[in-house]
Amino acid sequence: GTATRSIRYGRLSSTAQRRAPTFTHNPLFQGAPVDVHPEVEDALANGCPVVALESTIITHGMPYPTSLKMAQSLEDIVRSTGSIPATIGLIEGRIKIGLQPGELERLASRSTDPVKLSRRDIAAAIALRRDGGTTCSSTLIFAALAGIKVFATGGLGGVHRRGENTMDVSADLHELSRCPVGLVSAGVKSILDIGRTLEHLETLGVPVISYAESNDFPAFFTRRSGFKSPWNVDDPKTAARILYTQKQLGMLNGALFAVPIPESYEAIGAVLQEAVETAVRESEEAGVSKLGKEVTPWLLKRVGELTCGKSLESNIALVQNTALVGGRIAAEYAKIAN
Ligand code: PSU
Ligand code: MN
Repeated sequence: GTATRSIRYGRLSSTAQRRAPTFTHNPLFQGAPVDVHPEVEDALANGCPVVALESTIITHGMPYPTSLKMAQSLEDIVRSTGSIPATIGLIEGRIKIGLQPGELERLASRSTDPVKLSRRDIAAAIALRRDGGTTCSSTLIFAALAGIKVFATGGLGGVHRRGENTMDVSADLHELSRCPVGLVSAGVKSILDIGRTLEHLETLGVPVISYAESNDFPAFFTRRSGFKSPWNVDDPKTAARILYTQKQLGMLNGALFAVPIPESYEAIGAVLQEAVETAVRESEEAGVSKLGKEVTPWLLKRVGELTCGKSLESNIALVQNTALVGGRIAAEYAKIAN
């Protein structure tokens, strides 16, 4: 069915009763403006693997309708691993943990002018009944709330170039330090200061793990940034064991799994990298660094224009790859945890 299950206490299935209550059945959150998709709710109640997906990449990260097709493909890829996708977003002031197809289309088309939602924006956007795309930061919050352990996306935010002066540091980093979720991304884009981003994650106590044979930290469009991760694993079971160990120890922070873009996109990566440098230079000349939350969307759009859409193809390939890895890690986690 497509209707979202009503949230009511006291309707627990026998399986759900044996486990800790899911978000939907937790009396602490009765009446909260959150709707869990029935399929996601069933999966969570039964300990089946779920992968969270963000929606700012849909509303602000890619042009429509490519954004919609990309979002649908991620859900299909997650399903192919035996995990259930939960694309998270805000519709008319209600957090959706798992968007219905029509809601996905509505956000992607931007017909309702969806806002970009970081932690600071959540309550205001809900009170004003807005639509919104969730960044890594707010997706982490809602994934953690719902009990989802794995979240797949393309690029995590980070410390911007000259961040030591502008203090433009994405809220994504701090959120990873307080949401017990494994975030699977292709590293951070080189629009950012990758070295300082890794330093900041270290300070916050967030483990960074390259999901590869080496501990090279990937730079989104390219497989190597020149920086190293402290750890690397190359199988989903070990990755899942890291997350489970943190849970056993009651650690409330998340972890960053950095998956390099597939080899076949490595050659074009060097070309895209030049466009990134051009876009960053232009943004400095145009004073874009004063635009707050618009900085990242501006740079993403500009790189797309400068590369005649080539950056988009690579972006889709790398996020599809993280969805695949995320699905596999979630599946292994479910086996360990049950
Ligand atoms: N990087 C990308 N694509 C994106 C984003 C980052 O390559 O779509 C989005 C993600 O949702 C990320 C957010 O969480 O931008 C970070 O924005 P900011 O830098 O304003 O914190
Ligand atoms: Mn910022």
